[in-house]
Amino acid sequence: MTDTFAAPATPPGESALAVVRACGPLVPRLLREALGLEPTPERARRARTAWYRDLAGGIVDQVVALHYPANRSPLGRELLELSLHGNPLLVDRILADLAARGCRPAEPGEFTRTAYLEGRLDLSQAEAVADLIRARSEAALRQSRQQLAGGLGREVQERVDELLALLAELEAYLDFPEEDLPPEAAARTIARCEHSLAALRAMIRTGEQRELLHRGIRTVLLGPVNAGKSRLLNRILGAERALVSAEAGTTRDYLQEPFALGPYPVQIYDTAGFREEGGALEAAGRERARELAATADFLLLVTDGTLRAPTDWEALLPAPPDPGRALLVRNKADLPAFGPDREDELPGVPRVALSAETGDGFDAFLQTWEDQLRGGLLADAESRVLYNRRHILHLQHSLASLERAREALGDALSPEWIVPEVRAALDDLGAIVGHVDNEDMLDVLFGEFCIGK
Ligand SMILES: Nc1nc2c(ncn2[C@@H]2O[C@H](COP(=O)(O)OP(=O)(O)OP(=O)(O)O)[C@@H](O)[C@H]2O)c(=O)[nH]1
Ligand SMILES: [Mg+2]
Repeated sequence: MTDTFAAPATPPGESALAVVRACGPLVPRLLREALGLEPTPERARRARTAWYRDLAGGIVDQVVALHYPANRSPLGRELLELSLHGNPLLVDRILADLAARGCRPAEPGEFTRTAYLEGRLDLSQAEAVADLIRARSEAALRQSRQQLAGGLGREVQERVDELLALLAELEAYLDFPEEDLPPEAAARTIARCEHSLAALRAMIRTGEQRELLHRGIRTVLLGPVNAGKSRLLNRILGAERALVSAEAGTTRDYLQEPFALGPYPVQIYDTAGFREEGGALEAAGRERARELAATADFLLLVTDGTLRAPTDWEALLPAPPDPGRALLVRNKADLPAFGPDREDELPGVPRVALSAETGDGFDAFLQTWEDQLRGGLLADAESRVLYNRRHILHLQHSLASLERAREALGDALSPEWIVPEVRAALDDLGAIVGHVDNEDMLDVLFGEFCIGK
């Protein structure tokens, strides 16, 4: 990979500036020949204004050029960054000229891949670059920044260090095959193993939270007909999205909309209300609602607080709701018939009273809901490193190997049997941050990037 590749780093279209980058050994020549600039070390990483001239000598644009020599480059190779006027025609002309001078178009993610291959980023940091660009919520941004700063690599390294210490102990025993292990030594090794096992399990548990931050928290509005689910949805979205009517059974097909609850991305679903009677179409809608409820991350259980009879939640829900993943919303608090809270209804589930119609209690409801997510479902998202699916797979393999090692230790098997398991556990940890020589896997990983990143 000694050729030079180039790509625009900014999206197509008219803009104040457009950035074009080129990376590879041709960069010093480009500086001299296209820009009339010397690639001297003193002027490295300093902005210089220059006229870009094409091969025929014609002026293309006045640009700001930044030269990163290989030893001071974020990519570990010669890099040229040009800021030009944000006209797509200019971008095209410069790219065409760069091609004429021997640069090829960059592959998706090739700049970041280069930084990884040159050891400037570990694999988890390279992934964080893609996450950072794609993040659709404050919380997802924060998580990607932390990963880019190397938080994930550091936590994985802690586990690696622990397992290396474990390995060292086991290998020390290998040298004394005749003697029985002193019990306190065996106990210490087991304690070490247990500690790492617990830490790995906690890391694996963060996977769900990461999914929630990046795909959105699937939240389903559920309840009897006419409770005001659709009215509440419209208030949450700040738009008249769903039909609202006094007729029972208004919503049949479910609706899905994204919105941001503070820093959290939510996908909210409005569903068909429940009642005993109703036609086949309504019944089909209710079936969908039940399916959604079964796979939801969070339930907003809406009731009409003016009704005397308690809601038969058992008939509506596939299972009793997890109090950490449900909020009971007692609606229609503006009406005189609005009754007191029934404590026997969904005991343990947090509850709020509001009027979806007037908005009374609505802000407090949003706050309660957000706090509930922060304190429960997403409790780790602020403080911990979160692992993506690829990481979780390796963590699970690593955990399985270490569990076998733990079992073998418990059975007082010879270290000879245990050492390979610990090594396997280490290999999987290594694959999270790098040490991946599988080209196909790298192609998949970086193929998801945009061109120019
Ligand atoms: N007074 C009052 N009326 C409300 C409130 N929320 C909803 N309503 C009314 O209750 C009726 C039903 O509201 P919807 O939002 O359609 O109820 P739903 O739960 O979506 O009903 P289905 O789609 O039939 O299951 C409408 O006439 C609303 O205007 C509220 O807080 N106060
Ligand atoms: Mg409705």
